[in-house]
Amino acid sequence: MEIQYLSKGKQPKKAEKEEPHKILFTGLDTAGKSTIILAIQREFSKIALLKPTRGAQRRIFEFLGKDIAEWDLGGQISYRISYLKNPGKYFDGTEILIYVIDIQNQPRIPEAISYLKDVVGQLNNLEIEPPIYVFFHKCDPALLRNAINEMQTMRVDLREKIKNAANYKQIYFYDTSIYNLPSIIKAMSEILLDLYPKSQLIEKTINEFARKVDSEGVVMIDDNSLIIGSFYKNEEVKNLLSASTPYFLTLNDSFQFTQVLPGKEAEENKMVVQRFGRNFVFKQLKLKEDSPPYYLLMLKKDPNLNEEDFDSFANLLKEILKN
Ligand SMILES: Nc1nc2c(ncn2[C@@H]2O[C@H](COP(=O)(O)OP(=O)(O)OP(=O)(O)O)[C@@H](O)[C@H]2O)c(=O)[nH]1
Ligand SMILES: [Mg+2]
Repeated sequence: MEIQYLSKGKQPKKAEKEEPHKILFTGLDTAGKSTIILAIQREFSKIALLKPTRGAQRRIFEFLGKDIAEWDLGGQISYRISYLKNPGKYFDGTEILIYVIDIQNQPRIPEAISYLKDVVGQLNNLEIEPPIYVFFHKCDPALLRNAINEMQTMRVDLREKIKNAANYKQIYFYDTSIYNLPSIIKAMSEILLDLYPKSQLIEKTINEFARKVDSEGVVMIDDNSLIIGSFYKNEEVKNLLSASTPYFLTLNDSFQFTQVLPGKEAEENKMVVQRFGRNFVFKQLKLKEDSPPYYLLMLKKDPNLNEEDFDSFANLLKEILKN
């Protein structure tokens, strides 16, 4: 079986760049792997049209200046058999493994655990130890609302069962749902940021910027909806901002074809939403000419932003993200 390379997304420039970091999505068919990937790209219109993934689909995207090779392994049984037969081709070089389980499909949970065990066996054979992040996916808000206690117990039990079955050092769990976009973005951002020693420095820079511009909270996001860093004054601000970030990005996407009036470029890349006597200020942040922009979502009393503060923040980030 051939690995399909998607044409979308940038290919790495060879000589000058390090090898892309390989992040692998696997799990049973219909678990929701491809949906998660599309959701991060904000390709919502494609989600309804998704077909089962055939074999391995690969996409390369840039995250904080590094190339990430994202592998989506179609989960149908015939494919799973061929991955396990050719572990070198599919699993080797994996730095992060995301294992997606449809927790609404209880009858197939034993099958999901059994395939996870097979995958772990192959990692052991290859002598690699990437962290495994298990997504309890389709943990939909409606489901949680209706059966919060049952769901809670079920997840705790399942976690124990998987830990015992996999017998693997680094295994972590996330609850995700396509109907709770922030759950997916939070999980993916935390996972990817772990690859970066720079992430603490970025976090610190954002903290200082927030203080300077008198903001209760600042989230910095990249074009893949992933959170690069954040500062929150308290839990309330954290909940407000992390819940609304993906929707600001989507809203921003919908404006991208609007014509910009001459001389208004600086203003046009900013959106302000007033709510609860405070302002959500969403602003584009361009750090490199030929790369996609970053975005900032800030919660402020004053909707205005001092351009000088903003520029010096952007310059600091440019410094940090250099090479
Ligand atoms: N209720 C619910 N349905 C979801 C969620 N995520 C995905 N789905 C649905 O699950 C089905 C399968 O999704 P896919 O993303 O194609 O699953 P996959 O894991 O890529 O499947 P293969 O490509 O065959 O391995 C689709 O009908 C999705 O709409 C979710 O969070 N909640
Ligand atoms: Mg798929």
